Amino acid sequence: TPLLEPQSSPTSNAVASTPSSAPTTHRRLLAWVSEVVELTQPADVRWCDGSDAEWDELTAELIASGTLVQLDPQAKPNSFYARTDPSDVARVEDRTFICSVDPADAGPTNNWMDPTQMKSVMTDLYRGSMRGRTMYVVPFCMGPIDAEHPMFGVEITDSAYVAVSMKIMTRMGAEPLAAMTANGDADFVPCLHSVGAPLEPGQSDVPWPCSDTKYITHFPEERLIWSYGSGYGGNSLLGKKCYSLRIASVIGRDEGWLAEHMLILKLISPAGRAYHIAAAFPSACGKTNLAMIQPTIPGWRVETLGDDIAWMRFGADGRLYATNPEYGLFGVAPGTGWGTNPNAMRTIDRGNSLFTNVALTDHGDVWWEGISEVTPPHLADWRGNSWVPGEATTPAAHPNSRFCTPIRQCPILSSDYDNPAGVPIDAIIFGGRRKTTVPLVTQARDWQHGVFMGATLSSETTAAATGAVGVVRRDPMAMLPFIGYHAGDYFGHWLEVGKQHDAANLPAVFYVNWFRRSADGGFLWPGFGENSRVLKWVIERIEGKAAAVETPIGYAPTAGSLDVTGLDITEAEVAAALEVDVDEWRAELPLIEDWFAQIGDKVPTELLTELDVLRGRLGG
Ligand code: SAT
Ligand code: MN
Repeated sequence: TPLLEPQSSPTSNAVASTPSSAPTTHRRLLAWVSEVVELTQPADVRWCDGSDAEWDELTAELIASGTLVQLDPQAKPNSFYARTDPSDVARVEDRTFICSVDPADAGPTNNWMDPTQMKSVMTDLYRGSMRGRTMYVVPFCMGPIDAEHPMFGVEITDSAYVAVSMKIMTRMGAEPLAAMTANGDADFVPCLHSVGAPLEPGQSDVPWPCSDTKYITHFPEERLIWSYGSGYGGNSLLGKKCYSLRIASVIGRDEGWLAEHMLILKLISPAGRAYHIAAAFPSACGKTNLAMIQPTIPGWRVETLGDDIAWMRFGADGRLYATNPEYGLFGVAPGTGWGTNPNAMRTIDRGNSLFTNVALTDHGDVWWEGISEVTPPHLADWRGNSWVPGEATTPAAHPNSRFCTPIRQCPILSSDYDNPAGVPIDAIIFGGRRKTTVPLVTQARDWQHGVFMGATLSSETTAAATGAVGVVRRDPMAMLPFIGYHAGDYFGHWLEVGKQHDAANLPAVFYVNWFRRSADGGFLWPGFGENSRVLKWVIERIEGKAAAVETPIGYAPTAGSLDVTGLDITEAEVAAALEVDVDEWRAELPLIEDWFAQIGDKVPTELLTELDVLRGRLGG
């Protein structure tokens, strides 16, 4: 194979190595790397150590190949900009597969193919797919390396963009690699990724190599991930959705814990009491904004622990503890600005970040819709075209453009961020994006009702995945694209962990909607920092201080128990935001019935009972 030839890559002084000179003795890892080298035939192999020197080299190579542009260091130190191929801008849910041995284990919400058949299809695709490229071996750990059971992974990729992104998003490089052999060879999740664009001798590269053929594939029994054809974050940074949600949800099912699409925040009351909240919202519905919220109400303070993924395990005291497996933020850029999320702005202004598919100013800084009140007179848009405000007919930044930045740069990061034991969760919030029906906030009567709320969560689709935007769909626990097994079994797992623990120790469950509109189309609630008022109500419910009325869908704030002091809003507007409209909810019933019918026999009877109770309370 080409690998056995002396290395002569002129563009890289990388330590090109055959597996035999690899910086590890881990036998399963070495065997797997050899196997992938033989199959994909890269020109070069590089074991990533995660060092700053490596970052400098790889970003320099990515500049030379036209993938990255360095931003003005005055504005964004050590930061870079990438434009993807216009076809490779979001997660591809229709190309995402759960290849369980038994199709019944993937369930009706996932695409499935027989694992043997999928392996044969993808092995053909991988054959020679790294020709002419460097293969990066990227060891990483999701969550703290000093956890009792550190969650290792190794991504093999032919994309340097992926390798540098993994340095931001995970604990990556020499340290996790060393830890993987510290107590005998540790288990790890093998994550194989190829952009699927081999280079023949003499063929020049394109700035964003990818393939029209895409597969994002999970083999849950083997804890194995194969991704092909896309360089976009959610499809290619395999520690994130693929490992920490799809594979981890299966591990959690087997081991009695939860891997969820949730932010984690710490809320400190004026009395100095600290609470922790985990909140699930679908992609591009404001998790990053809520995670870094700057409360508008006096005396309340928030610290951030995570903006996308929570792993939650029960402690010896019976409480549910959450950790964030990630090391960085991969946030939606448009709508992020000094007015809406100043802490995210401070985080990216510290530099060391990658920006993808945003717009570029003439001064070498990034720009996107919502970043500032003023639009520069001229930009290069995400496609690289000249863009002039007033003349342009499309947004300058792609609606799913992203910033990728180290979470340690967040000025309000909680000191518990690195704590392998996690933080005790007091409340779980489910939220979606609905113009109608779902009120600003309600509280579940108990855990089972909370699971029903989560299981029937609905939201309008966003640009985070390819496909139509604005279509209402059920998105259970905001996990529809990320549950690695049968959705009915997943609901059963949520119910089961509740049954196994003392109800008094379980988090209280809430359902929110920041996106409800009035008849004239405007938002009924100002959102952003003002959402702290809803968080205050949540905490005061837990403390037994806030009043509530029981409605057919749960407990709702009484007029007066939601603190709107100093907010420019009428009583009628608050009432409209909070209203439980029985007619709208009656119209929702058949949608929930359809949804459960889609899930089929595996819908737990407890949830069918909850549906009956709801129907009864609505008088329908
Ligand atoms: O694109 S990602 O999957 O990484 C982010 C998201 O869609 O939630
Ligand atoms: Mn997400």
